[in-house]
Amino acid sequence: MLQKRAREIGDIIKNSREVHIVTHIDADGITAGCIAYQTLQKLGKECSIEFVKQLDESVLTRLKDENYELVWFTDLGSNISTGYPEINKVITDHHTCSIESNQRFHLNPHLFNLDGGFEISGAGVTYLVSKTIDKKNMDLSQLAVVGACGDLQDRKYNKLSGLNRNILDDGESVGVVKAKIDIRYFGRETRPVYKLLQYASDPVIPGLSGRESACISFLQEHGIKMKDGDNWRCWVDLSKAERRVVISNIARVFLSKGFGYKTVKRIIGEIYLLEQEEEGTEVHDAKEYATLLNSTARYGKYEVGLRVCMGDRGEWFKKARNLLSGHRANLVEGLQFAKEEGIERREYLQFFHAGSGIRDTVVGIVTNMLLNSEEINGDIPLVGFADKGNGEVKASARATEELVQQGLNLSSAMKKAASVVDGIGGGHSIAAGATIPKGKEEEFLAILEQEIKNQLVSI
Ligand SMILES: [Mn+2]
Repeated sequence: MLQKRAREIGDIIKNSREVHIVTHIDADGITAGCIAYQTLQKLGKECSIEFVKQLDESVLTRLKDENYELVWFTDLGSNISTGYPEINKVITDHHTCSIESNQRFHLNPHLFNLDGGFEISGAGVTYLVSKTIDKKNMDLSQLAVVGACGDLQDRKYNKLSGLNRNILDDGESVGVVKAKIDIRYFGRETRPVYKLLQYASDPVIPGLSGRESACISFLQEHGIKMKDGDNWRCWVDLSKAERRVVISNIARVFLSKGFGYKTVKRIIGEIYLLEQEEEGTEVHDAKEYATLLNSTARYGKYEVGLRVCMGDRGEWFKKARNLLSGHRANLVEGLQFAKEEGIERREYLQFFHAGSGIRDTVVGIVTNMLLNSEEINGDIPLVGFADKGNGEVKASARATEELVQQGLNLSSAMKKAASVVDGIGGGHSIAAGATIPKGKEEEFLAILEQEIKNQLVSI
């Protein structure tokens, strides 16, 4: 069924002469847009691409006026599938949508009883269409793997699952991706080992995460050399035996603090290597690649991320790396800022308001980092607010897997609360966002809290 829809959409695309791509500004959006772009280029179509934060009235009105022969929405668009008949469109998206939005030009896993939260990403559904157009596009599966990792789709089972698995198989069969079991913490290839521990956030290591000196003494205590000559050793520089020592001792830390087997299991999982990339660079590991992309588009440098996805490893890649180091500094600052502002705890949610202290494009990441940090209890969802600067406020909500298993659905709760205050919202069960008018935060929080309470108590 889903395959048939992918083919139908492929046919619409093949029958068009000129296609304009509209995609989302995150790693999944960039990879999705790039898969669409490369597919069209290979077909010899006239094509253009743009990146948007969300599909609001102004974007849609402009698209209507620009009168494209066909607009291909990737990693967004599901919420307009039944509207805007003036825009001739195809949509490959994975954000939650209702069965009423089922249209012949609309591909979304939720229409086929699959969960777009972890079974396939925006880049993944776009890839499925690309593959029906030409089997040679199977090399683009590597970008779909990066997109899925960017949307944290490997989190639920510590590896990619669902349709993502088939996409991974495609990548392995043409030799562009390889799955490996290793430590799941970020920065295996590009961060000194003590930094990898210091920034470990999923799960947070009690007594080590966030504490540089503790991480250094932990490694020294277990006989791990941190430097090789003048160079810091990264995780991939460690021998098998050294890795085993570190992992088993991290596990010991968790167990000694009363954490169970389930938490310990999260340390290890599948990681995805892009076989054609150089080891030790940000584009060799899918998770690091996704972070690199996130740090380009979030600062408005869409072209940089796109060029890197298109294969540039020269000037554009260098620009992307510079943006990444700026992004890291911003996150550290943002995290500090949010902590100083203080988190207000209510019965069913907790929140902070950063005002203009944190960019609206990174407040979601900061919220997620904060929820996973030692300072706060993740037993209820966390909402972060940041001003967008045009009389609007961005709200980002994050929760834990445990809460989702108890029935929490942030996507529907945020959607409902936003709509009551004339805003828009949606996303995934575990992570959702909304844009609301400034000044409506109190009202929004009250409705959101009620929604969350209903979800968690009703079962
Ligand atoms: Mn996505």
